[in-house]
Amino acid sequence: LRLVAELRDAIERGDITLLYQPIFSTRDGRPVAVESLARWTHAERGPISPAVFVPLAEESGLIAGLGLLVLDETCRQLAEWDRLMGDGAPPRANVNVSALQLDANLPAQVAEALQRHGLHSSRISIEITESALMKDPDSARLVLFQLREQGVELAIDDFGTGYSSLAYLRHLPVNCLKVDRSFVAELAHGHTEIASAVIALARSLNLSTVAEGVETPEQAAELTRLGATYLQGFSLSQPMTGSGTAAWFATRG
Ligand code: G
Ligand code: G
Ligand code: MN
Ligand code: NA
Repeated sequence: LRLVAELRDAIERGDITLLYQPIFSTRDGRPVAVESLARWTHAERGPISPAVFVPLAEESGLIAGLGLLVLDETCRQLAEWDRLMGDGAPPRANVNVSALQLDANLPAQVAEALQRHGLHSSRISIEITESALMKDPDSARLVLFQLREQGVELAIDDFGTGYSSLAYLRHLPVNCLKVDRSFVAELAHGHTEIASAVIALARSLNLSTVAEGVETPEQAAELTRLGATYLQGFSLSQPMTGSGTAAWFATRG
């Protein structure tokens, strides 16, 4: 419970920082976006994973504040990159959204963050996990349609690990499926079935794919062969700070 109080303080003080991990086109190898990833460094315990503090925030009523902070800071950073780098700035940022943020307020919150920082809506992509969508499919669907209407792109995160029906998926206005990293890891053991099926499914629905957790050049080559649109993972680039990302794009973008 002390950790909850400390997390509340960290959110209020803006002590949650963001790292950015590039996402690459398989067509020409160029970085097309970054995913924004929340980080919390606790004074005594050191770094605490978002796999720990995001669920903690969800359980303790802090997720709304954390979500707003992540959204606002990502937009602020995009605007700063634009000022510093012009055309060389990261084209887009993907923002992870918790199941509990997926309510009627989200479209307005996204619109306000974009407007506050003078950004076009095409600069943001919202990542929603498959399981978040299935909590309340009807209301999720409504929120997604509003976001799409505003021009915000939508990606389904960790795709293949949840239980969304394909019939339901077909009627969602999403742009992209993120192939869960467990299916990318399997490639090393000769199992291409799931990654291959998800990529083929996405193509038949006219959706792009990001293969996540690409840790070796062999995986990158195989995923490219299978027709993935984009790649993300440690073998291509680690998540970097905002200024690190600017320096990296200045040489690589
Ligand atoms: O970056 P890392 O692999 O440690 O992230 C662990 C988990 O935390 C992943 O599932 C990731 O999607 C999630 N995560 C990271 N940043 C955010 C965030 O800003 N908001 C939400 N809701 N989840 C995040
Ligand atoms: O669930 P989500 O896809 O949002 O999780 C993103 C998390 O995946 C980030 O926290 C990031 O640190 C982590 N990540 C990024 N690249 C790799 C990778 O190549 N391997 C593994 N194991 N994790 C990765
Ligand atoms: Mn994600
Ligand atoms: Na994922």
